[in-house]
Amino acid sequence: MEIELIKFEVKGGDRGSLISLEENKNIPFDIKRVYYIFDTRPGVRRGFHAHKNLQQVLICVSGGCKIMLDDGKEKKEVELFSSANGLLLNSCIWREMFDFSPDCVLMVLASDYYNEEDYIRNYQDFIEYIK
Ligand code: T46
Repeated sequence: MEIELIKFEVKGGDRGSLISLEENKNIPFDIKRVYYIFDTRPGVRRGFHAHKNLQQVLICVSGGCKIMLDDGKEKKEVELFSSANGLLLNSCIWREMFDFSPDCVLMVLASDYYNEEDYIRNYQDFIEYIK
């Protein structure tokens, strides 16, 4: 499984830094939704699902967390601790997020509106689905 980390160009200068995100430019899809995850309790693991069609880019705009990715054949762990990197998550990848720093704000850009029917929340169902 390829880990697709997008490295964003950091603009700005003496006054500080700035990153600009643009659909179909440095974000490789139409952005239909943006949400962010914060105040995750210490020790909590989130995610435990895959998406049938959704594409997402995950960016820790503050703090950091780790993400376990599983395509049904292999598992990989990614550390997201820089707001200059975005993790591209294509469909049919089981994900679990963990080790959130107390200040972590994980922003997610998504290719579609929220739709619970796009979620596979049971691991055995995920394995069956990708066969
Ligand atoms: C993902 C990872 C990285 C909504 O009402 N609208 C939304 O846009 C989202 C994303 C969630 N919700 C509701 C559904 C649940 O009642 O918010 C509640 C928490 O969602 P969930 O348990 O799915 O959160 P996470 O942190 O496990 O997963 C989220 C995304 O749902 C998921 O698409 O890839 O972040």
